[in-house]
Amino acid sequence: MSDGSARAQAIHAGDRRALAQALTLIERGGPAAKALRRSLVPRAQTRVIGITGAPGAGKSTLTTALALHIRTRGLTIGILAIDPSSPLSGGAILGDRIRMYDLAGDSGVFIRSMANRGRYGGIAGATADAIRALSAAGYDIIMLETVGAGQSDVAVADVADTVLLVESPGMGDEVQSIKAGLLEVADVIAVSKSDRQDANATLQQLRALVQMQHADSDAWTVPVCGVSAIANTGITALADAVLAHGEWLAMHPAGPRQRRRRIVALQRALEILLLESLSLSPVWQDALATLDQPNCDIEALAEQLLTNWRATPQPN
Ligand SMILES: Nc1nc2c(ncn2[C@@H]2O[C@H](COP(=O)(O)OP(=O)(O)O)[C@@H](O)[C@H]2O)c(=O)[nH]1
Ligand SMILES: [Mg+2]
Repeated sequence: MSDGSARAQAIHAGDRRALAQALTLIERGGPAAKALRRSLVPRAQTRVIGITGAPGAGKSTLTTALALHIRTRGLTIGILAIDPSSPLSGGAILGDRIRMYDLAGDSGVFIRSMANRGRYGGIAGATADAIRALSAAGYDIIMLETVGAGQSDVAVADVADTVLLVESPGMGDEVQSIKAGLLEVADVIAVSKSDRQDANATLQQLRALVQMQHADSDAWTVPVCGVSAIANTGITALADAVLAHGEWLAMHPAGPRQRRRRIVALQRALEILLLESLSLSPVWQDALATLDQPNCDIEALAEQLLTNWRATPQPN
């Protein structure tokens, strides 16, 4: 099964082993990953939920609780944890190990941890391709948990249909996500650890913030839900909110946010393709050769590279 289309066929047929191997291939990148991407047919009905928020906010624990709940509604789930430290962090992928085992034994759930080291940085290529593979494999819902620090968390909006922001209570006067620019990309907000006393203040604060931000009456109103994964409260309402956003999207496919996401996704796809073909071109090797020269002007080199590339006959 060295050929991309044979592998894709197995994935489409629901072969978990083929899917796992494909994800490893995707993570490695290169021509084989590219061939596979072309053969995979994602399903239109797949919903991608991006789960973001600061480290320790409770994302992993909530992802597990939410997944367990969504399974009771008969939907299948693929979980991708974007973990920059290790491509396979084994049992430590999700916060609550015991409950994770409940998920791990379920044939309607596929869990995978992926290193966030796209060849050209960011959440880009590998994650988008992994989502494509899980969708092709037939998972109804894909949950994408980011690590909670930096660019990949805002970039999650490029690949997710619904962005779920997890904010934990009592992190001081300021809501952590404002600084990180995460509030703007959130479609649903969960205040985690609502078993704690200080959760209510955070809930009120976020509701007030959201009201100020979204004055537009026919836009989606961002729900702010109090949840406790440990006490198992608020999970049903959160699942309702997340799934309702998916339905809302289906009815408003041409909204300004969706359009922005599609533009960004197109830019990202182009970036990957352009850099990929550029790096395979001889002009790239020429540029690399001059890169180490003293006083090398990178900007000028990039422009020269592009000029040379345009002058090169393109293979199909
Ligand atoms: N009290 C309380 N603690 C929680 C809850 N959910 C998660 N935690 C704790 O918060 C910490 C971080 O959780 P984790 O899910 O790993 O956060 P992540 O870094 O955002 O993925 C862990 O020690 C969890 O046990 C909750 O509902 N209530
Ligand atoms: Mg986590």
